[in-house]
Formats: sequence, C-alpha cells, structure tokens
Amino acid sequence: MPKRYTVTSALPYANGPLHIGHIAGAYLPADIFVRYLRLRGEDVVYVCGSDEYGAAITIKAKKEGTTPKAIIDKYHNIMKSAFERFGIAFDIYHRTSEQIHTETSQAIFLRLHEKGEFEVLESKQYFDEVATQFLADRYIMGTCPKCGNENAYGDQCEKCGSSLSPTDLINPRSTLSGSKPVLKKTKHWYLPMNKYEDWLKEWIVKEKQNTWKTNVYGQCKSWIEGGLQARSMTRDLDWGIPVPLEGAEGKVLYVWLDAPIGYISATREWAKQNGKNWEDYWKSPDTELYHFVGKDNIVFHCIIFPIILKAHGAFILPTNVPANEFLNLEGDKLSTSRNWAVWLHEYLDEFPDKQDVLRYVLGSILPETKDSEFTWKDYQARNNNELVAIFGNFVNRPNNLIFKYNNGIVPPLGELTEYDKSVLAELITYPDKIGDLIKNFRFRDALAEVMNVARLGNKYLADTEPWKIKDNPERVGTIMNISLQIIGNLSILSKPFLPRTAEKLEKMLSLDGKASWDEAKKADLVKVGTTITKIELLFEKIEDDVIEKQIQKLTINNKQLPINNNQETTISNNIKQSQTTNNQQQPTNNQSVVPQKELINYDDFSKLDIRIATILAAEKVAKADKLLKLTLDTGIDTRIVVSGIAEHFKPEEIIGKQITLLANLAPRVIRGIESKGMILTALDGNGKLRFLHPSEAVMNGATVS
Ligand code: B3M
Ligand code: ZN
Repeated sequence: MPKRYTVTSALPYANGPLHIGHIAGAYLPADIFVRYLRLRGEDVVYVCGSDEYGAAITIKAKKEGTTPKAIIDKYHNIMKSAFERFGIAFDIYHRTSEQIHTETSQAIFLRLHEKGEFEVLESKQYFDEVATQFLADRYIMGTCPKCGNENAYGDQCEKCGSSLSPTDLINPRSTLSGSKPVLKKTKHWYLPMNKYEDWLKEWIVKEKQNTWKTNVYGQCKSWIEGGLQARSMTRDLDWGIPVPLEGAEGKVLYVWLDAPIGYISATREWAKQNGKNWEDYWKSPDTELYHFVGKDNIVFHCIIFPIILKAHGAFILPTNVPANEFLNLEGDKLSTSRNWAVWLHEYLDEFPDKQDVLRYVLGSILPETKDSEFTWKDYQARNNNELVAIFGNFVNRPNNLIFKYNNGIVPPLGELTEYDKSVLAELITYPDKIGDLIKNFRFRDALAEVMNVARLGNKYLADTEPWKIKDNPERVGTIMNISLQIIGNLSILSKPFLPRTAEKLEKMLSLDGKASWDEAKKADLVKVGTTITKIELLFEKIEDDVIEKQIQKLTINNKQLPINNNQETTISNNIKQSQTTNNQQQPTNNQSVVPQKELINYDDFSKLDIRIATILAAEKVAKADKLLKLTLDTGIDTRIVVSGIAEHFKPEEIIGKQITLLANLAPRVIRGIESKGMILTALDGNGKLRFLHPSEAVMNGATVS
C-alpha cells in the first residue's frame, strides 16, 4: 500500500503579486517534493489557494480606493495564472472566499465551541475613535517589545518573527487614522493555548527534535518554553467568515484560524471534483501531512493550527513543517512597498520559456538553513556556466553524434570496459542519493547531485572521445548507448526540479514519461533500436545586456518611490516656507553664487549632446583619490567615463542611478583609461557635489534640451 501524503504550501494573501522570495520560501520546495513523491507512485494531494480574508486585504482595498472583493479577484487571478505558467503543480489552487471554505471553517469553529475548547472573555481592546472601529492585527502598529522594531503589527513583528497581541505593542497607533487608540470593551472567543503546553512539549520538543529542521524546531522550542497565552480566535471586523453563533453579530473568525483550514476546504473541493474521499487525506493515520511555509509562518503552522486540529480531535497532525528562511535580492531585503522584487508574473512575461532557468537558480540558492541571496549576475552565471555549459552541452553531444553515426537509432551495447562498468555503477547510485536528500528537504544538495549526473555524462564523453574512434563502430555504439542511458536517467532525476527540460529529454528519447523514479536505476531505460529525435533547444546563453536591463529595471522601480516621497516633503515644506520667503528649500549657502557667464546663442547650445544615462558599474581608479571609473548605459552604447567625483560618492551607492551626461565631449585618456564624455553635477555652497537626476526615471539616451 503506498503511503498517502497531504502537502500544502502557505496560502498567499490576495493583496499583491508573487515574487521570487515567496517562490523560494514555500512553493518551489513543495513542488519539488510533490513531483518526487508522484514519481515514486505515492498517493499525494498538493493543495494551495489564495488567503482572502483578514486586514491585509481590507487595508490594500483602502489603499487602492476599491472594495476587498475587487482586490481578491484581481490578485487571486494574477497569482493563479503565475503559478500555472511557472509550473507549480498544485492539485487545486483554491480560494478562501468560496462557500465550501466558509462551511468548513464554521463547522470546525462550532465543534470546538461545542466541545468547550474556547474561553469567551470580555476584554478591553484597542479602538480607533476617529475611524470608529476596533483595531485588530494589522490595523494597529507600534514598537515590538521584543526587538524594538517601531513598525511591528498588532499580530506579529516581521523583523524578529515574534507573534504579538495588540496590547503587547509599545506606543500603539492606528494604521487607519494614525491616531492613538483607546481601550474599549468587547467579547471574544479565545483558544487557551497555555492548556496545550504539556502536550506541545511532548509532541514537538521531545518527538520532533531529530526530524524537524533546526530553524523550525528552535523557534518552536523557544515559543513553548517561553509560555503560551490564550489567543483570540475572533475579530471585530466586517471582512471575514461570520462567527456562527448568536450574540456574535459583527464578528468574524480570526484570519489565522480560517486560513489554515483553507487547506482542508481546498482538499474537500478537490476530492469532490475528482471522486476522492477528502477524509482519507486529513483523518487517516496512514497519511502524512506536510506544510511548506516561510519562517514568518512557523508559529501558526507548528503551534496554533496543530492545537486547533488536536482540540477538534478528528484530524491528523503535521509530520513536518519544513519552513525556509528568507531570500534577499541584490544585497537587500525583498520589499513590496519599495518595489524591490523580481515579480513572478513579470519574469514570466519577459522570459516566457525560461521557467526552468528560474527554477534551477532558485533551487540552487533556496534559503534552507539561513537567509540567501538572489542576484541577476548569479542567475546569469548559473545559466551560462551550469545549465548551458554542463547540462545542455552534455545532452547535445550524444544527440548530435547519434545522427552522425547511426541515423538516430539507439545502437546495442558491445563489450563493456571496466570504465564503462564503473560509470554505470555510479549512475545507479543517484536515484537513492537524490531521493534521500529530497525526503530530508535538502533540495539544494539534491539539485547539485542532478547536475553531477550531467557532469558524469560529460566526463564519460570527454574520456572516451567517440568522435576520434575510427573503424570500431561497435565501440562507438557502446559509448552512444551508455550516454543515452545517462540522458534517460537524467530525464527522470531532473523531473522534480526542471519539469519542462525533463519533458524535452523524454521526447528526444521517445520515452513515454511514465517511468517511475526507481527506473532511473535501469541501465537499459532507453531501448536498443529506438529512434531518437532532434532535441529542442534546452538552454541558451544569456547575454550581459539582458541582465543589465533587469538590474536597471530594479533600480529604476526602486527609485521611483523615494522620488515621490521627496516630492511630497518638498511640497509641504514649500507651503510652510512660503509664508516667510519665496524661496524653495535651499541648503545653507556659505559661498557666494558664481556670476553668470557671457551670453551664447542657441546654435552654441545645440552643439551640446546632453543625455540621461544609467550608471551600470562604478569603481575607484587605482592610485587616484579623486577618480571613479563609471560604466554607463547611454541608450546609444555602453561606455566608460572617468569622473573626478570619488570624494563625493561611494561607488556602491551610485550603481543604478540615472545621471546627466555630456555625451559628445571629445574623448580623453585619463590615467590610461579612455573617457568618453562628462557627468554633469551641481556644486552647492558647501562644496558638495550632486548628480542631476530626471525628476522621474526616463529611458537611457533621453536627450536633455
Ligand atoms: N497568508 C501569510 C503569508 O502570506 C498567510 C499564510 C497563510 S497559510 C495558512 O505570509
Ligand atoms: Zn520584533
């Protein structure tokens, strides 16, 4: 009997699109895991969906001047289609606004209520008198009592990961009106988590020590040992699942109560559509439950939701919660509000056939044990040096040779040399090795081993050099056959990681794609006499300009926000100043302003070619304190300008900035470097240099006149 598996990925809030940080946290690892289990022939359901309730949604709706319903529809569709295009193989991508989810959540709430699992308490909660509303969770911000972060939410501090209650916050403020909230009486249903401490000590602290990841186990242990408090499972909000009890009008279920129940309602919907019994996947002791999440969701999946499942009594508990740490981008935290992100849907629009490249790069840098970093240069290097140079190169060679030597038909094995035997012996070790790594959530290492299979193939060809063998067709045939077996095995082993690539390999080898994981141990996977087809392009080199465009896009996106903010401050400062002076804000000026130069006519001016360019790279010129060597994208070319600004700007701070360039200044050689043009700067009264930026980002090469 195959085991049954229920696998979930965190339900993303339907309040914004997905970025690569989400993918590396909770989706790609789960997808690899699930694809592997399916290849092993296991009975698995993989569920996810949009998380559509909670203050995250209503706050976004308010920001965009629309309704919560419009917000969830918009982002649900964007996310659903991005997941599909990227190839996350959910069995169902559901949504928590569906009726079946309301029913499921209310039924679970009622059962807990009937079992007497809640404490109904009247307490004082923060209320915004300006907005006339109770302030739950994200409607309230303040200073985190644990780490001092001034922008902690009422339910959680995103900086240190602590889960909080609004009354824990120091200096609370309403995110609705900015006012200082007052305490007002209200009634809520609390889950007395403290009652479960002993059980959690047994179930997690004792039993999970060796199987849960250290980052997850450590967080849980310190939580449990720090003592748990009752937590309210209802909220005074008008967006959510109504509390199904009399006397609870105007109250809804806490979003962190209903959201994980979303996994169950998604499974119910999937089972209904596919003639299955959902209870097999949630109530049978033969089923293993896995929650893939990011580190900020650990407490909800390891402590709060299991308490609910346990209190309910009928459900299984998670076998494991393999949470990942965070992914950073180009040296900085990913941030939606600063637009510092690589958005999945935009990536797929711009690179419609490079899903597997992103899967490979993210798979290689997953933040499994600590935060990790995505950079576009690394993306390019992994594509060019690994996917193209190792994987693609290996597959292409036998594919070409088989047509040259044997009309595309798989030749038989002749006599095997010791070396052939050792290669085949090594080959059959990979399925277990990779499988074990996947089962232990070590996806990076597993992917590296897949690449080692391609390396093995490359080395085999380089060592045996079939192209040099004359007059021994049998030997050439043997080498071809073995090489094709390696590709065959690779078509199975790469499938969880690079599904589209694996499919191309299957097509090339006329495999039906139904082979199970263990068949990758076979030395005759590709049958003698099979006709091979020409492989479609697997991977192609990614050039510098493609990467530079992405880096530039990131910095331009990111810059637009601070510029807008500056404009706001400038306007309000101007209003304040206009009562006393007509001047705009001016820095203090210690020196007199330089007098105007002699008059010129328009023809003189029109000879100047002034343009906007972006600084792609900046470095100090050796042995010259004042000089920076800048690489610029001018829209017409990429060029070097040496500029005497090193005392005013740090190279790393100006990369990505747009500047104004005098482009047609005759080139000069400065310290052995040819400099083509001059950066225009403003010198203020304190001797400080400033760049001249366009007020909003423009295309490189835009002319200034
Ligand atoms: N929507 C939080 C998040 O996106 C939340 C996850 C729910 S999983 C049940 O980080
Ligand atoms: Zn904190």
